[in-house]
Amino acid sequence: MSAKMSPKELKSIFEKYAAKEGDPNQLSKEELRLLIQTEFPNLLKGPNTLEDLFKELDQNGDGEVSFEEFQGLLNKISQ
Ligand SMILES: [Ca+2]
Ligand SMILES: [Ca+2]
Repeated sequence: MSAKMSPKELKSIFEKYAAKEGDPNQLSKEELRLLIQTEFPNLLKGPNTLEDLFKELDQNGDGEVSFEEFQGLLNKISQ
C-alpha cells in the first residue's frame, strides 16, 4: 500500500464497499469492517479497534459513514 492515496482512489474504494448492503452512499459498520480489513489492515494493528474507528468517523452519529465522514480516514492513513 502506498503511503499516500488520492481522493479519487479513496472515493472508488468507498463506493466499492458502501454498495454492498443498504444505502450505496453510506458505509455500515459491517461494510467499514470489510473495507478496513481488506484495504487498510495496518489501521487495526495499533490501539484502535474498529469500534473506535467507526465512532470517530461517524461524526453525526447516525450509525453510518458517508463519504464526507469517510475522508477523515485520510488523516490517519497519511500519517
Ligand atoms: Ca451501504
Ligand atoms: Ca454518519
